[in-house]
This record gives sequence, structure tokens and C-alpha cells, in this order.
Amino acid sequence: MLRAVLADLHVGQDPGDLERFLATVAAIERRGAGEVVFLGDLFRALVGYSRFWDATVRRGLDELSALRRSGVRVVMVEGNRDFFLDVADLDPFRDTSGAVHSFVAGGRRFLLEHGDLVNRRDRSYLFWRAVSKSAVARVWARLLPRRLAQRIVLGTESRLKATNFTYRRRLPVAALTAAAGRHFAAGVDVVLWGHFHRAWKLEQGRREAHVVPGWLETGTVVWIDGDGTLAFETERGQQIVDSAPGSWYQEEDSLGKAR
Ligand SMILES: [Mn+2]
Repeated sequence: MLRAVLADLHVGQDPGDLERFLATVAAIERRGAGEVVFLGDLFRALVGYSRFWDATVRRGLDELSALRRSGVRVVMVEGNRDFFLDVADLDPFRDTSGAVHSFVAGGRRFLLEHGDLVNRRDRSYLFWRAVSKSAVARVWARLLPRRLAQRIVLGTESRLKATNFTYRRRLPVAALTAAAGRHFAAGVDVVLWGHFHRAWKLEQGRREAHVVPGWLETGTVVWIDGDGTLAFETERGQQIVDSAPGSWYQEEDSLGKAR
């Protein structure tokens, strides 16, 4: 089965990004993917309860249900902008959701997670995450008056900017290397993260770990073939996976915005 993996789309954040997203989804369907994995932060913010969804989220989700009707599995890996993705309101739009997605392709074991827990030293973020994704927050999301609840969701934007500052300066290479080592030791062959928006790669023999560049900035889609091979493609159709370490896309930091 051919799989497509996309990370950090943040749809609804930039003007025109919904149309761009619809075009990407159409291209994935044309290509014959059997499964598409959103590696976290699909929208500017996504709360599982439908009372939080604005027109952009509804339009984007509709496209996912259409994709499912055409036979493509939709997997949502939870990012830091995603909350309560297991709620039944989302059932028409995804086949499964969770903190981790794993599968075997061509005899290689794949593990996909968003990556916001990789940097264990980002204490202020870890605290915010624990609070915002707690059982209590889930009750609030269900019961609070709609307008107040939406204000809180939009408030996550500024809070994320305040808490997610430590990794925005540079990639936490030591933490990424250590996390990859833990997964490799547990028998994982290929690790994919999002969250950091910038490409990064580690190879150990036949094992490899990657940070998938943000779709938001690069339009990157990772294609995973049934034989376990990976191809990273940007929106313009360039292959970037074989670029040398330290190439422009790792060094350049034109991102600027909150991730
Ligand atoms: Mn993220």
C-alpha cells in the first residue's frame, strides 16, 4: 500500500491555504494512496468537538470524508494544536487517531509521532500540554458556552507562542538523537516526526529517523511505498530526501511564525 505523510499544515493560518490543501488532497487521491497520515497540527487548531469548528475546518474535514469514501484511510496523529481527536464528532472524517501511528512496510517497522514530546527540557510546554489535554479540559470543552470555548481555543494560539519558544531557535538535535536511539533500540526501523517544521535526518545502518518539513512552508509530502522506501517531495515536485546534511533547507529559518 502506498502511504502519504504530511506534517504541520496549520490550515486556516495563512490566506489561501485551504485551496492549497484541497489541491494537495486531490493530488494524493490521484496518485493512488491507500492511506494518508496527518502527522499533527492539520489545522490552525482542531478540537474534536464540532462546536469548535469554523468554516475552514468544516471544509477541510469534508474533504477528508470524501477521501475516505474513495477508499483512502485517513489517520490523524495528535499534534500540539490538536485536542480530543478521539471524540465521535470526528468519526466521519478519520479512520483512526492517536499519539502514535505504526505499521510495517516492506518488512520495516515504522513509527510516526508528532514530536512535541521529544524535547523533554521544554518544561513550560510540557506543563501547558498536560493541562490543555487533561480530563478536566475535556469536560470544559464539552460544557462551556460555545463562544467562551472558542475564545479559549483561539487563546491557545498566543499561549502556544509563549510556551513553544525553546525549539524555535534551533532543532534540539541531542534530544532528537536520543529519542531516535530509544525507538531504534525498541525495534523500530523508521521514525518520522513533524512539529519542528525543518528537515532533519539520522541514519544508523538501515535504520533512519526524519523530521518531516512542515507542509505549511514547503508543501512536503512523504511517500512510503509498499516496499518500505521513502520519498520526500515538495510542492514543486523536487526530491529533497537525498540532500546533504547542512543544506539550505536545514539552515534557513525563514519560518518566523509560531509552530
Ligand atoms: Mn506542532
